[in-house]
Amino acid sequence: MSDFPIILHHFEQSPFSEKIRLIFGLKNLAWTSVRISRIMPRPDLMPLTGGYRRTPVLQIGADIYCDTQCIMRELERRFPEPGLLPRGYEGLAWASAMWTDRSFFQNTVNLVFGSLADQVPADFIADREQLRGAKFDVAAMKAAIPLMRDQYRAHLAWIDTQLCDEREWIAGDTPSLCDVNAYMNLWYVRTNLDQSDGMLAEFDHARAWAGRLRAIGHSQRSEMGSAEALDIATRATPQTEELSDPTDPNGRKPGDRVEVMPDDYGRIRVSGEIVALSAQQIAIRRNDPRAGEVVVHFPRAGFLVFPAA
Ligand SMILES: N[C@@H](CCC(=O)N[C@@H](CS)C(=O)NCC(=O)O)C(=O)O
Repeated sequence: MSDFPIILHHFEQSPFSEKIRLIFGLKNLAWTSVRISRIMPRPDLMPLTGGYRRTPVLQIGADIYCDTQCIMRELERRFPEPGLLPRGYEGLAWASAMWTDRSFFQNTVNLVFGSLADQVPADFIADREQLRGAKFDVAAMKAAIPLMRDQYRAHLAWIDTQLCDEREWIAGDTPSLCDVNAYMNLWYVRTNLDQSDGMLAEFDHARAWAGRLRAIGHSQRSEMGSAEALDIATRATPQTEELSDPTDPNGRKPGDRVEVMPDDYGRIRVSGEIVALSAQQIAIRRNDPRAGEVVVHFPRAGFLVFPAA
C-alpha cells in the first residue's frame, strides 16, 4: 500500500465531503485534511485536478480522485475492510448515489438556501452562478420552500420505509454506501437549519438511523496546508497501472488524448491521456507546471468523455 497520506481536500460545510469523512470513520482510517476555500479560487488545488473544481477531492501521492463516487470506489479498493457494499446489493448501493446526489440533493440545496436566503453572501452566490452556469436565485428558492418541504419529506419517508422492519441500516445489518449517500442530505439540513431534527419528527426509524450515523465520527484527522499537499504530488510518481477496456463502446484506449467533465454542473473540461479505463472509471495523465505528472481519476456515470480538441 502507498506510503503517502490519504489527503482530503474539502471544506467543513460541504455535504459531499461529509460522506467521505464518514467513510473514514466507518473504516477507521487516519486521514489528512486540507481545508480549501468554499469558493474559488483554489490556486493550490487546480494544478492537481487540471481544473475540476467540485468538492471534495482525494489525493494519494500524485493520484487525484474527483467526485465522491470515484473516491468511494478507491477507498473501498485500498481499504476493503469493513466493506461498504451490501452483499447481494452491490450494484444498487453504487446506483443509490444517482438518487441521493442528484434529485435528493438538489431538493436539499433549494431547501437550505431558500431558508438561509438573505444570509447567503453575495460572493458565494456569484461563485455558485459560475459553477452552475445559471442564476442562483435564493428568492425563488425561498418562494419554493413549501414545495421543497414536500419533496424532502418524500425522500425521508423512503428512508424510513426501508428501516421499518427494525433493521439498523438501509441495506441490512451493517452500514453501507446506501447509508452514507442518503445521510449527506440530512446532515446538510441539520447543520444549516434544523438542529432539533424537526422535519424528522414523524419518522422514528429515520431519526434513530441518522443518530447512529452521526455517532460514527470521522476517525483520526490531522491538518495540512494546501501548498504542502501540492508539494507531495510534485515529488510523487502516480501509481495507477495501465488498464484497457476491450469492450469500450467507443473504442477508447490507453494513450488516447481526451477531455473529461461532469454532465451536470462545474462543467470544466480536464484534458489528459488515458491511463486506465473501465465501465465505471477513467484515469488520465496530465503534466502540470506546478504539480508535475499526475493521474486524475473520474467516474463514468455522470461524466462525459470527449476526444481532445
Ligand atoms: N457529484 C459530485 C458533487 C460534488 C459537489 O457538488 N460538491 C459541492 C460542495 S458540497 C461543490 O462542488 N460545490 C462547489 C465547489 O465546492 O466548488 C461528488 O459526488 O463529489
